[in-house]
Formats: sequence, structure tokens, C-alpha cells
Amino acid sequence: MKRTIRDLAAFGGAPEFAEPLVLGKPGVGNRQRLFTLLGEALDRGWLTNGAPLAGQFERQVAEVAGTRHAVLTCNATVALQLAIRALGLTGEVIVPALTFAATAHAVSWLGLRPVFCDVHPVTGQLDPAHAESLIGPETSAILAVHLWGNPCAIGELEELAARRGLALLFDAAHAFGCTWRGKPIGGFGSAEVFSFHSTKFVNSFEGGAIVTDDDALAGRAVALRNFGITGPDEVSHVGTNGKMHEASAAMGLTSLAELERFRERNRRNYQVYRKGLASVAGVRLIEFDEREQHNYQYVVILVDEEITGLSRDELARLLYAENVVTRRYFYPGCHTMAPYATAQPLPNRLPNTEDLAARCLALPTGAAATPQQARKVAELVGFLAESGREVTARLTPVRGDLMTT
Ligand code: T4K
Repeated sequence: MKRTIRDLAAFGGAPEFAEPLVLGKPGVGNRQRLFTLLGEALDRGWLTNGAPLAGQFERQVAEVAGTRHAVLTCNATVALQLAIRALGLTGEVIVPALTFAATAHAVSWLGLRPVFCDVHPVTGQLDPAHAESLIGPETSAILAVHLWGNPCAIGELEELAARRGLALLFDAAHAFGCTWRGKPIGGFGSAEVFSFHSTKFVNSFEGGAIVTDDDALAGRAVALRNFGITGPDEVSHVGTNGKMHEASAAMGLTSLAELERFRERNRRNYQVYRKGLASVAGVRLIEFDEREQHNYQYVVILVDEEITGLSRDELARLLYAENVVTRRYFYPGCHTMAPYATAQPLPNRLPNTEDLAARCLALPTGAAATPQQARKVAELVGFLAESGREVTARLTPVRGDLMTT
């Protein structure tokens, strides 16, 4: 425990942790089970193209999502692209700017225009009123994100999309295993998309899925995922190769078998952070509604520099010196990223997105952090926030670069 600022690693003290404490360490589960599944796949000699493990993982994903269909893909970015194609979207798609680049890129990659929407100033979720103001003659859909695993304003967006005749797609990359009003995330809008990237709650090395109750949509997505093939010697669409292979499916099945254990582990860390940061002035934790199910995969704080005297980036660098690896999820807002900032017409200024993007910081949790370590990180954040003015007065360039590990 650091007692004075001289104890900080940035000022010559020993780092709080001997080894880097990351966020996003994969939740693997039972390695023996993984190796057995991989061995079986090798013995079968059927490694992709509708092989059995992918089928099994697909059924289990649909079960968690409570949907009739899950269409597994090689990653969530491709899943978003397939969903956009399968829905036949055109022109403009309204997306939040406070998200990972993949949300906007999926739209843009297909030659459609992402129209960036602002978010709620407290929750960070897409603002339906602002979304409505952005609807124009070219708008075909809203692509909303369940940011940090919290459900976005699903009810209001469903009402808006129905009233204005738009498709509604959810980027649920962060929200596997979560609920809204007791119903699993997965069954809302026309379709939802999960990510099973190695840093996600359930991981398949790389992977994603489109989930939907729409039989025709699922059928189109299945065909598009496999070069547009719809039958023997029959290619009906311009498709791509978005399939998940058996090694990924084996990892996915192994990881999914531990879903409740991962949830509980993440929940404990979240609660430790919540308690540890409750009385820290100038640091607000993004909270989860305990009436719903969450995966608690992202523990995100918002730093108020006016109160702490320390910017989010200074805090991140000081933590990094202590071997606490953080991520600015999500900075910068997509609308200020080079490909979009210069696009015509120029994107709108989005004050809430810009404010949150400048203040958010995701802390270590998941497989990388025990509750004891989370408690230490919370204490460290508290100490840094409380001594922020003293620290910044002495701050010199600190070891390391925020984005290097
Ligand atoms: N939509 C949203 C809202 C998303 O957040 C994402 C992805 C997508 C769509 C697209 O999903 P995918 O196409 O990826 O399925 C990471 C992930 O690559 C990305 O999947 C994720 N969101 C995003 C939020 O985070 P980076 O560039 O921040 O990852 P990286 O390599 O810096 O790793 C983050 C932390 O995890 C570090 O502390 C290191 C640790 N790590 C990472 C990997 C890969 C490990 O400990 N082990 C690992 O294997 O993007």
C-alpha cells in the first residue's frame, strides 16, 4: 500500500505489482477438455465448413441468447458485416461514436455511411433522441451498442425504429450472458452480434456470432458466411468467408462451459472495485443494475480531473508504472478517428461522447485479477485520485507507454 507519493513507482518506489496486471486475459476453462476436443477434431479430420464442434457451439450460443438461431463467425466484425448485408441495409446507418472502431468500420467497409450519434452523459449508451434527429432520407438502420455490457436503451430504440421504419441491429460484443428486463441480450431488434475474441467474457481465440429469431435472416447470413453458397453448385449471393473453424469452436465450448464461474469471478472483482472506489472523490465507476444479469467483463471508471487534479491519461500512466495495465475503452470517439473526421459531410461534434471518451478507463479484471489484486488496484486509484494535485505538481515523464502491452 502506497502511503506517500514517494512510494509511487513513477517517483522511484517499487511497483505495486511485480508482474503486469492486464485486463482481457482470456478465460480459458478446463485445458484438458480443450485438448480433448482438439484431438477429436483432428481425429475426425473435419476442421471447418460446418464441422460438428462449431455446430455444437452454435446451439449453445443460441441457448444463452434465447434465440432460434446463432450463426457463428470468425470474429464479430465480420458478423456485423454479414448482418448488415443479410438485412440489406443501404445508405446511412446511425451508430454511437463511443464504441470500438469495429462498429463503425463494419458499416463503412461495406460502402455505407456511419452517422455518428451522441450518448447519454451518464450511462454512455446511445441517445435515442439524438438518433432520431439524425434520421434522414438515406437512413436504413440504427446499429446500437450495449456498451461495457450494460444494455442500451433497447425499448426506446425499438419504438423509434418501428415508428420510423428502420432496421435495428445491436452490437452486443460486450453483452454475452447479460439480460434486459430479465430477457437475454440476443433476442432484441432484427439481430444482435456477439464477440468471442480472446479478451471477451467467453472466448474462442477469435470469434463472433449473429443471433436472431428471424429464420430468413439467419438463412441469408449462413449463406453469406460461406461464399454465398446456397446449394450444391449454387451460389446465390456475393458472399465472403466468415466461418468459424474447429479449433475456435473447441475453445469456445471449453470457455462457455465455465460461463457461470467467469461471471461470479468478474462479479466479485466488480464488487471489490465498487466498494473500494465508493468514497473516492472524482472517480465514478460505471455501475450495473443488480436486477439484471451481467458478465461484469469491463470495470470502467470515469475520472473527473477538476476534482482529482489528475487527468485520466496521467492516472493511466501512473498505474502503468505500478504494473497495472489499463485501456481507454473507448478513446477517441469514432467520429474523431482519421477516416471519419475528414469524411464529407464532416461529422457532428458530440459533446457527451467527447467528455466520456476523455475520462474513461477500463481497469484489470477477469482471469488476470484476483479480488485481492482488484482491492489493491482500487486502493491505488483512490490514493492517486486523492493525492492528484501533489502528484501532478511533481509529475515528470513516466516510464513506459500506455499502449504498449
Ligand atoms: N464491437 C465492439 C463494441 C467491440 O468492443 C469489439 C471488439 C467488436 C465489435 C469487434 O469484435 P471482434 O471482431 O474483435 O470479435 C480488444 C479486442 O481485440 C477487441 O475484440 C475488443 N472489442 C476491444 C474492446 O479490445 P485491443 O486492441 O484493445 O486489445 P489488446 O490487444 O490491446 O488487448 C487488451 C488487453 O487484453 C491487454 O491488457 C492485453 C490483454 N490480452 C489480450 C489478448 C489479445 C491478453 O491478456 N491476452 C490476449 O490474448 O482490442
